[in-house]
Amino acid sequence: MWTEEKNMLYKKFEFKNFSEAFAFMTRVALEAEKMDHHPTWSNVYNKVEIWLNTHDAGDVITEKDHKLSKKIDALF
Ligand code: H2B
Repeated sequence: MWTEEKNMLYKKFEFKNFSEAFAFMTRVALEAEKMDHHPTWSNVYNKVEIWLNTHDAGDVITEKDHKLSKKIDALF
């Protein structure tokens, strides 16, 4: 479930191993590039944390972030 904290949408994803986590990140990266909307994220082994907001709008959550969050869920 995405949560809202400090003007960001946040969600943590967990995988079997690093390879699965990184494959997911690759899928998200390609989609983000297509949308020209990019995640702030971190990866430690099998875990990926993602924060979304819109810098161009002053670092707040916009419709673009909600749209990307849904795409990310579909790629999980
Ligand atoms: N990603 C996110 N998350 N927020 C933005 O405001 C944003 C972006 N702006 N990716 C885009 C790129 C913009 O800076 C470029 C110039 O298109």
